[in-house]
Amino acid sequence: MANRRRPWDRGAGPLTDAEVYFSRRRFVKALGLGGLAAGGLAWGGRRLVEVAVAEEAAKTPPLKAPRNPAYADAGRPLTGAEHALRYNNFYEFSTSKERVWRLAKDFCLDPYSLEVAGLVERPGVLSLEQVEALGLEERVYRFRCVEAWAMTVPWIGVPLRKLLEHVGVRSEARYVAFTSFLDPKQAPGQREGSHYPWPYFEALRLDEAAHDLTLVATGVYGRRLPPQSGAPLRIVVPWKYGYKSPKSVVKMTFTKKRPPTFWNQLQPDEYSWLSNVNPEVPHPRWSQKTERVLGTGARRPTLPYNGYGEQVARLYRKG
Ligand SMILES: Nc1nc2c(c(=O)[nH]1)N[C@H]1C(S)=C(S)[C@@H](COP(=O)(O)O)O[C@H]1N2
Ligand SMILES: [Mo]
Repeated sequence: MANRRRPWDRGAGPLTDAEVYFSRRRFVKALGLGGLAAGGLAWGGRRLVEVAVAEEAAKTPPLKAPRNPAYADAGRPLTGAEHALRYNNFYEFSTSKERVWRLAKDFCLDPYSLEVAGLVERPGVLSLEQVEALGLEERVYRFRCVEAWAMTVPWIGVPLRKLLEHVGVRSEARYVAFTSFLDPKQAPGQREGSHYPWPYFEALRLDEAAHDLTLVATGVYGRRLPPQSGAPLRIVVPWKYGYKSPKSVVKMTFTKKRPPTFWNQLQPDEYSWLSNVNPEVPHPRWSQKTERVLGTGARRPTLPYNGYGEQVARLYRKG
């Protein structure tokens, strides 16, 4: 069993073509009877879930974009889609990470538009196509949740900076606030009885928003975002804890005053407003020194700014 080859347990290696992640044949073959007999029921059960996740993910349309060579290699093996897409934080659907993908599988914001409001020259609404026309690219980023798990994911998106230029941010603007969708009919977590202040809201300083690393993602693993990843459009800020990367965003508001943010407002002593990844500052209930690598069970040291310090540390120097 220990030395049995598991084709889906990818170790380090070259980036595989995104299509491979969703190949039904690959998953079904991998789940052959021999595997089940050797591995037992629990193991087989988990593989069945991975097959179901992969089959569900294969329903999202392909989305192609040139890989930006500056972000082609995040220095870590890519997390398999069967892991990244079955373990999600998306409280609109469930607080249980393993249940989100199934509860969200029919979620769809249609028609979708992104509202742009506040201190900009050209307020209004943008379609998904208008956002993507600003220049889609593929980037492999490290991603670190505040709960000390981490993954490495190939996003497809547009640098937020390009959108800021497109709408013409006014000089008085200092912050951008993001608002996620509100639709209790589709999202069980938003229904009566939920004590969370929906819709989800997050924000960045304008210099953080304009940083080249900050991405407006509409795809992942070579396809449009599946529902559990924040379809059809989310923000990705790879040097901050995951909750600073809001999903299913429907509105951006440019402001002079610092906007409140969801987790910081709920529990300020556990979740700071800036929330840059920092192994030296423990969460009150756990250490941030190491992180669990999704899909492997291994742990590794957490890096300051999630390893992006060279690019972003200057944003936080005083004086
Ligand atoms: N709208 C919304 N966005 C959200 C969340 C959420 O619950 N709702 N969870 C955040 C947290 S805590 C994390 S770690 C990431 C998880 O993204 P993933 O499920 O794609 O890995 O999404 C973030 N964005
Ligand atoms: Mo998170």
